[in-house]
Amino acid sequence: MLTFFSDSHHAHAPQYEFFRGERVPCFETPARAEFVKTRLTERGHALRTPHVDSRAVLAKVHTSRYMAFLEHAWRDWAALEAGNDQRQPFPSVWPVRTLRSDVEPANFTARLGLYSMDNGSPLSGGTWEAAKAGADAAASAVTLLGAGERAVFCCSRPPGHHAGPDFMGGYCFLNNAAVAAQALRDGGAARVAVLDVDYHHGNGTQSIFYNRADVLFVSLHGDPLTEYPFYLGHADETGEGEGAGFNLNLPLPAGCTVPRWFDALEAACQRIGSYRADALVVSLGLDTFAEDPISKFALQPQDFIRLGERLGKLGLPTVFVLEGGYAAAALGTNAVNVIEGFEGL
Ligand code: Q9C
Ligand code: ZN
Repeated sequence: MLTFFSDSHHAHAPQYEFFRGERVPCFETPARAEFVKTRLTERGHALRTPHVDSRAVLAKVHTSRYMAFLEHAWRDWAALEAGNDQRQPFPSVWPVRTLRSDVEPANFTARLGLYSMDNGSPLSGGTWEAAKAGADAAASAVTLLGAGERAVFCCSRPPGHHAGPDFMGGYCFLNNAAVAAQALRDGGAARVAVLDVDYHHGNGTQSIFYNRADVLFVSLHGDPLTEYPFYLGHADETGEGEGAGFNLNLPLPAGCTVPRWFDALEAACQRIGSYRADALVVSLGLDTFAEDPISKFALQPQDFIRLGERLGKLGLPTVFVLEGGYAAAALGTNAVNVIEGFEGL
């Protein structure tokens, strides 16, 4: 399968995050993409560098004020005080209910809170460059499908599916899956399905397409009653307005069995079939792996082959974008297993 990788992904390298109230090394590291890249190369999958500028598509899935903030956030932070280029900014205040999010404060930390859903998405000097390369990969993959490729895999980081129209969150900054889906629509696909198999609900992608019928969003994930992102991903979220009936959430209990996970996958695939999608975007989170350090499903490496096989049976032009997955050394094998299951190798 043709794949995209950019050296810019290394430029996003925050040092720490908060976990159980303590500072810990980041789970979402440059090594993740490196492990996947290595395994892709070993297995003979061609690596390309993103060649399409996604800026026009990004403007359709994110607000211009969020993108302006994100593009210049590190420069603004570094300009505030000497030494800030060696410090990570974190939000500490958010415009929750009754507070205003229409007026952008001048204060940097207040703006960071306005554009963040959590304090779990640390920025670094190269965050914009790395995230933009991922969005460019998604747009590039769609161009290749237009030229006749059956499927393309984007080995990108940081991930994207928690990033909403105007916020970052859950290690995500730009929503690569949404960029792929919107680019497919712009390229003439009448109906696009996004299937999100990351352990965590893809709240950003759901929100971007929630009132649209031309993009179906389907997600299987840990039940948000107990799992991140907590405030979205319930079964009763089915879409709104023109999008009513075009959002399907299949929450599963943390710790559920592999057969139960595959039953949900089957329901997801049936819905994509009945929608008569013209193209598919897969938000490929690999944090459903049994050994993932922050997630509670139980998939084994061979289960990722079975996942790929089922997706291949949908018979659709497909863009895969890498999302989560934090058992870094196993990511390469698990990603390649999906790809090769899909291809029937
Ligand atoms: N701060 C994805 O898999 N928090 N994001 C974990 C440590 C959020 C995961 C706790 C997990 C987000 C793309
Ligand atoms: Zn995840």
